[in-house]
Amino acid sequence: MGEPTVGTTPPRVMTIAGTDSGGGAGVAADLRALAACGVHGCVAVTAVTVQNSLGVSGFHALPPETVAAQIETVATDIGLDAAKTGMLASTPIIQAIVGACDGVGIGGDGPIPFVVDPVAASMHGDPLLAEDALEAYRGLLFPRATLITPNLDEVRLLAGVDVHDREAQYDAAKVMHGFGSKYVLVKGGHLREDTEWCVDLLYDGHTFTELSGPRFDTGNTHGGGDNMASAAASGLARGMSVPDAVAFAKRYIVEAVRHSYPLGAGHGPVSPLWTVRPWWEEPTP
Ligand code: PXL
Repeated sequence: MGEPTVGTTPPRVMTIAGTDSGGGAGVAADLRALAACGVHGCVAVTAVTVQNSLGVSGFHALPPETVAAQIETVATDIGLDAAKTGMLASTPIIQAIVGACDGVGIGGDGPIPFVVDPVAASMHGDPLLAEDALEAYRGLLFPRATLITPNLDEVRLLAGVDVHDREAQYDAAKVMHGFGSKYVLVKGGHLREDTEWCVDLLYDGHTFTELSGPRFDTGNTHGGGDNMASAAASGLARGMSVPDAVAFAKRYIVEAVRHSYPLGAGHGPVSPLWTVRPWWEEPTP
């Protein structure tokens, strides 16, 4: 007989997202962020992208029924305490996700909190979503989301609002909340008027909360949005309220950006594993 093991089951979170061959964004980022935030990460892959630090040169979307089946098979055995979405690629995939989520209680009236990060393009501007799928986000996904986490490019695409200052960020939050999610977090990373701070704005239809963190002078922010949404989903899975989970995610992402690193000739990634202690540098017990 070997020694007994010591593990207990951590909270379980599913990422429904695409892969990034460069390892900085998508599923690779999400799983690291989920691990770093103390939860067990499960995966429903939506698409396989071909990319490096210079951009996305193509992607192959999975059959919608394969995406739905991954969600159903995990939820009915392993169980889920939260789910989040990243790259969803197409309207048929979104429709399949909505069907699966309804069946297993993710979002809407179900018990499992649902974070929707409306990924539309890479930071190079390469499309990760069919144009007609913007309507599926507005009409199908946002109304059943606990929290949506658009950046300002996604706000422009989804709400037709160009945000150049704080006042417009508040207006954008109202428009985005109007699509039916419980909370919206309009991220301020792309707001040029803020040079020292990065201010994200949380809105629940009644109350606005500004979350402010330092701005870092780095082009290495690949995967930042994915990491933040994963951290927020982890907080929800651990039983936090949405405002507490978003504050937890902000604290996490500030450090991930502070520890971002160069990779390849283009944009490097944020570092989801800034929390990991270099145990390999410690003496063997
Ligand atoms: O960071 C957004 C994102 C999400 N998912 C995948 C990506 C990207 C950005 O490039 O490639 C697969």
